[in-house]
Amino acid sequence: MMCLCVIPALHLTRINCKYPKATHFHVNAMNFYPAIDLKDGKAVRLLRGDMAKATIFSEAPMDQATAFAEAGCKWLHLVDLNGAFAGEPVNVAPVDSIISATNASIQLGGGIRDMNTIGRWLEKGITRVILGTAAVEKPGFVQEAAKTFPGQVAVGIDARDGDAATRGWASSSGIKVVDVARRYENAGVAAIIYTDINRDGAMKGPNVEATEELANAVSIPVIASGGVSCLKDIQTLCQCEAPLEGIISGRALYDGMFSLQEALKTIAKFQN
Ligand code: AMZ
Repeated sequence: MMCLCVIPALHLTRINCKYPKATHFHVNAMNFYPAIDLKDGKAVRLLRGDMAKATIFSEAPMDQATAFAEAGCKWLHLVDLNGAFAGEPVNVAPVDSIISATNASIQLGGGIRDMNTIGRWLEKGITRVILGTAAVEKPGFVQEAAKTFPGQVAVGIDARDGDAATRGWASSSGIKVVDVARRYENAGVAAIIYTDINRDGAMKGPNVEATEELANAVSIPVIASGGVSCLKDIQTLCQCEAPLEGIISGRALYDGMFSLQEALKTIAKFQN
């Protein structure tokens, strides 16, 4: 089917689109989110979410955050991994120190499951909270949270074989990613962060097709996460037929596959 498709600003042409909902021109304003995942107070990267397969990249996450901010990123993506398993915040001190050390906007997920916890993080200076498990298990609460804190609640959908995973990715909900996402259409959530678990930390490229499918199924901005391993992957996501809001990258940055400046420059080529 031929449609006016979502395309990067530098490529305003009609192209074939397999997703009929993408019927508007989209001027890409894409953000880049360097990831800092916190385990036992340290910055780590996991392989496919497995806590037993953690590589420690920094004993001082605050220094890592400062380095990213100094390199020019506007956003940081933080995950309290212990919190995601525990169902409540665990790495509070390192997050607090990152908040006070940097002016970058911060999105934070992991163990945020009630309104008080959301309120506390936002009061401390977190820009946007990410609700993953709650988005699957407590949709009413997430909708209420998005209303209470407009623009400050993101939904994290972590997909394993097309289904949303929860509780540190240890459980599978059996609910399709798109079905979780559609619950939040018009709920006022700031973004959906889509992570493909099988790609996460694997350095084999993102799941572009699934990301596009999701971004075309809902009008909520989608942030792509999991598997970004080189600048070409960033370029591919910038050029994808979907209104992506951002890209999260962790291991590739830590492994030196590209620098943060190179990532930002690559994205900038596709902006107005
Ligand atoms: O790597 C993992 N095992 C993992 C991870 N990165 N488990 C959860 N998370 C992240 C999600 C989301 O950002 O990608 O934690 C957040 C969701 O936490 P919760 O507690 O709301 O499900």
